Amino acid sequence: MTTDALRGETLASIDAAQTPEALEAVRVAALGKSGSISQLMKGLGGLAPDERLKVAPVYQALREEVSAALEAKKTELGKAALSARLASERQDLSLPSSPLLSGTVHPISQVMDELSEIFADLGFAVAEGPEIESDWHNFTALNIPPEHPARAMHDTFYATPAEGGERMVLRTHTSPVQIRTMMAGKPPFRIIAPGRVYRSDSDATHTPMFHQVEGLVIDRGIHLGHLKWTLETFVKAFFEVDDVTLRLRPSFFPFTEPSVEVDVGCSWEGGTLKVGGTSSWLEILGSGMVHPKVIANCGLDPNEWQGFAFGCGIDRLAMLKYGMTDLRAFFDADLRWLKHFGFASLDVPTLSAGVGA
Ligand code: 2U9
Repeated sequence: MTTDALRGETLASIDAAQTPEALEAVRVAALGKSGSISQLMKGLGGLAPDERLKVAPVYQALREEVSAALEAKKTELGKAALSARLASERQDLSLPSSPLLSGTVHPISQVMDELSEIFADLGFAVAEGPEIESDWHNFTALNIPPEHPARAMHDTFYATPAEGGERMVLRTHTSPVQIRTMMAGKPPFRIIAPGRVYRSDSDATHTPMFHQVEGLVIDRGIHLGHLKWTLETFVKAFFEVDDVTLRLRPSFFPFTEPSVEVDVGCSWEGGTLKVGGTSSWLEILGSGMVHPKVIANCGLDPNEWQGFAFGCGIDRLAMLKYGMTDLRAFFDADLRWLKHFGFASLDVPTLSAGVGA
């Protein structure tokens, strides 16, 4: 067969191939070990030098043209296969789901939505950041000294560093989100940072991963009065009670000065918790005025900018509000528990309907 005829026949076979398998058969027949074009190339060795010089470029060009045509056809068949698969696996998401399979919104997600709704109404934006953090963002920027117990291996999950690389940590609080926000933008700031945090701790009241929300306000002339009003307004909206008394107790955190732990007045009638009154007290969060060193670490002048911050456990908030007693049940994925404590997916919390509606 002439080179031209072989070329025409091979290109026609490539064109006619309808499946990747058929195309592979054409490739083997042309370019495989004993394929027609491979045989031509092998025959070059037995030709006279003049003849070889004449035909070698022709065979070479033929091989390249056939290879390119095979590649193009492979791409075309791949695209067609993907389109066919996408068409056959199409799902109509507007169809109603079976009532038997309907899921519920996890109480933690529900409380996160409630928090966002309450703080959005107070002018706070929701900020997010990475869960694997640098030591600087998680500790140093927050004025947590190298010898602080929180940095110990038995409290913090450290990642094994790449050779010559930095040792990263699973964030132990959402505070690095506020650090990143302050470094990336210009004050004033009013943000909450809800999300997953990790500590090497596991018993009936602690899980190695839990959820926190922290809040941060940075502006001129901010003082403890702003902090107390904000927390009172939040607690009233969250627990849906007007009669709320907060008790601020002096405390210590490296990132706030002064620091306060906050208790809410409550009662335990009939063994169930009721927020309101002052017959009993329940610690619900920690807070304080942002330490001037932390403000300076983020490149701001602490003489011009002040602020307050607070932090609390979302899982604990959910337990207090919705009456769950065992923290571990949150992460068991038990469908009966989720059916009982979960929320309907359209139960989006709004202030007008009551955030716990
Ligand atoms: C920046 C500056 C200050 C966040 C704060 C607390 C106090 C606090 C705990 C409550 C229960 C964590 O989940 S918990 O164990 N948190 O008591 N958190 S002040 O302070 C910040 C954060 C970021 C830049």
